[in-house]
Amino acid sequence: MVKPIHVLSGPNLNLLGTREPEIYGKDTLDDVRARCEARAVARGLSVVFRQSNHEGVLIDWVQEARTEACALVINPAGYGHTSIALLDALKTLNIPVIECHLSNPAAREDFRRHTYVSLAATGIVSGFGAASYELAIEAAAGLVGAN
Ligand code: CA2
Repeated sequence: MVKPIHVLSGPNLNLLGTREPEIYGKDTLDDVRARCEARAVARGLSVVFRQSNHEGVLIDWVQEARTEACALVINPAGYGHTSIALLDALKTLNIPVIECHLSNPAAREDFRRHTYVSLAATGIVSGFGAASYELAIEAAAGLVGAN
């Protein structure tokens, strides 16, 4: 039995769909979850989909992924730009790590151009709205050799 892909979303993404649709799209996080689940099932995989506003909780979930996941998709949101602790946790993983962003941070304010998470990422998908998550699932499925 293949382990699930763990999909983590960081702070404020629980409010997705309620503001700035021109940047982040109209989908809610529940819509994103449904799209990820459908993509994973189509590749014979499953997802564990979680969101937290708390850095330590995200770090606990990254650590859990060390033994419980076949790959990790993470939209670290604002913590990507600030959290060395999250980077340190990600660096302990021996599975593919796909960094995912709804927007394209490189095309926005200067402070979004750098993410610590990128230093531990196998690859990055950004700028495609909710589809970024789906593309990240596809990338993870390819990396773990799913059908
Ligand atoms: O584009 C992304 O996915 C980001 O990770 C979103 C973060 C931002 O700090 C990153 O630079 C890029 C912000 C998440 C804000 O969450 C939202 C809350 C309500 C409506 C839309 C987004």
